[in-house]
Amino acid sequence: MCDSCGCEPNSPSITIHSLDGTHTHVDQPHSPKQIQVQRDLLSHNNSLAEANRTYFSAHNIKTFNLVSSPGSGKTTLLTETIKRLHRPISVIEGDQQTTNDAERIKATGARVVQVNTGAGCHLDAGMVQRAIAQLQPGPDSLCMIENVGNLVCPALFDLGELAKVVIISVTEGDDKPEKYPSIFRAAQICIINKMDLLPYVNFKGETCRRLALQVNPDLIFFELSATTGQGMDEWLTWLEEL
Ligand SMILES: Nc1nc2c(ncn2[C@@H]2O[C@H](COP(=O)(O)OP(=O)(O)OP(=O)(O)O)[C@@H](O)[C@H]2O)c(=O)[nH]1
Ligand SMILES: [Mg+2]
Repeated sequence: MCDSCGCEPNSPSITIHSLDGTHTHVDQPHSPKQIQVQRDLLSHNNSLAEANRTYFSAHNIKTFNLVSSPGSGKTTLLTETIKRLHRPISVIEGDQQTTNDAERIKATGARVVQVNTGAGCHLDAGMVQRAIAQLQPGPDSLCMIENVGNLVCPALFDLGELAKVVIISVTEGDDKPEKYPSIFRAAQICIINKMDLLPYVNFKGETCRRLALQVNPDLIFFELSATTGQGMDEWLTWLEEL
């Protein structure tokens, strides 16, 4: 419920705030047919995600869906994790265009497939299902899915993963959990990356954690720098012990 007037936030409306303390809710021009199509799309996605989950579980493949803004360090975290972790990892790379990230993963020796979504702003469960068929992740392995850099849409799409890992870097500002709560609500793990840059930016880890915990009290945090290796051991130990 909206704090101020009790409106239903899931209704197809947006809120426009004047900075004098007043706000207005405006109906979005969504027809009932559009809303039904969106519901059908998500429900189709959810059944494919369930099939992916069954596959992962049958082969004891622990799968994580890495979500973040563009450039927060997903691929760097993956390459550094692959180099240091004593467990086989395969990767599904999602980007609108290019195979740049898949090339970076391939250079580590890990198995990888790249999914280019074109105009799409997120991976969906069907894309992951086709990627798995090609990747053939081994039994008892880890499978990392790097989603398209976007802090909004990937929150909506279950891919059949064990958990979503939301990554935020200190250069993005500590208010992101408050501004983009859906992705922090959907995630189980939150990695605060680029800690080596903390002395140069106005980012308070405590504020970021507090805001994230308000949205999702069960979040598990790791603070690290994928480039310097600071804090990586805790993350690696956690993965080793899964
Ligand atoms: N200083 C610093 N730079 C980092 C760190 N992690 C990543 N970077 C840099 O941040 C930039 C983006 O890193 P990527 O790993 O490509 O980020 P990404 O999230 O995969 O980006 P997209 O796939 O485009 O969304 C690169 O220049 C990295 O070297 C870190 O811990 N510290
Ligand atoms: Mg990347």
